[in-house]
Amino acid sequence: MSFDKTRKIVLTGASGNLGRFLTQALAERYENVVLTDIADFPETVPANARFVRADIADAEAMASICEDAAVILHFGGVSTEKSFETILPANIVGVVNIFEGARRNGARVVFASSNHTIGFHERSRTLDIDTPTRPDSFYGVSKIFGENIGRLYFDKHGVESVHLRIGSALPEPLDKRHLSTWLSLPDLFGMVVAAIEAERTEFAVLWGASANTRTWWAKDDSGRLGVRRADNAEAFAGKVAGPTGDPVTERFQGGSYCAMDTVVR
Ligand code: 15L
Repeated sequence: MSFDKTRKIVLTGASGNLGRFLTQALAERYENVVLTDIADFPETVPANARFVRADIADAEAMASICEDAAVILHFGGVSTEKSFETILPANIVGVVNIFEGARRNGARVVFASSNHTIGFHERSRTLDIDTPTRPDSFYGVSKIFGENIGRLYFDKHGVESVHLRIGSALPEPLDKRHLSTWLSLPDLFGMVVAAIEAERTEFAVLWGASANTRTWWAKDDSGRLGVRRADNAEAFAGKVAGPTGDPVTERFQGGSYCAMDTVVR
C-alpha cells in the first residue's frame, strides 16, 4: 500500500540548513507538513506546510505538535560539538520528547543521527552498522543516545524508526574527508522519502552518505528500505581542499571533532 500523502509529517529543526532544504522538498511531495524550530523560519513557509515555533526540550509543546502525526522527521537540536550543558536539553531531553510523541500517536521517527557516533574509528577501517560505536564528542554521544532510544522504543513499544548516520550533507564536498563522507542533498531526500514511505521499517540504520568511491561505510539497512544513492563525491575530487595537516584530524573518520580537546596523540 502506498503512503497517503495527506497524512501529517512533522519536521523538527526546520529553520536549520538541512531543515530548510527538506522543507521545500517535502512540501512539494506531501500535503500536510508541520515545521518546528526554536528559531523563526527564515523563509516564506511553502503551501502544504505551517510553522510552529517551539523548543524541543518543552515536552508539552512537542506533545501538541506531534498529535496525529504519521511520521516525525527529527532534525532539531544541537548539530555540532558543544558543552554538555547545551547538549543535554536539546539532544537528550529533546529526542525523548520526540519518541514519546511518536509512541502516543503510533508515528514513525526518522532521526538525523551522525557519523560522529563512530568518529574515533580509524580511516583505514570499513564499518558496518553493527560495528561498535566510538563517539568523538558529547554531540556524538548524544546521537548514540538517540539511536538507542529508538532501539528501546521499538523493542518496548513497537515504535518504528530510521536512523540516518549523516556524514557531511552539503551541496558539494569541500575537502578531502568529504570525498568519503559526502551526502548530496538529493540523496538525503531520497533516504527521507524511503524512510517515510517504506511499508515497514522496524528499527533501521542507514549510512547517510552518497555512493562515494572512497567510502568508509558498508552494509546497512538500505536494501530492505529500498534506498538508492545516485551521487558520488569522486566527481569533485579535482577541486576539494587537501589534508588539514593535523595528524589526529587526518587519522580518524570524525576528522576535526577528534582533535577538539584531544590530549592523547
Ligand atoms: C555533523 O554531524 C555535523 O552536523 C556537521 O556540521 C558536520 O560536522 C558533519 O557532521 C561532518 O562530520 O562533516
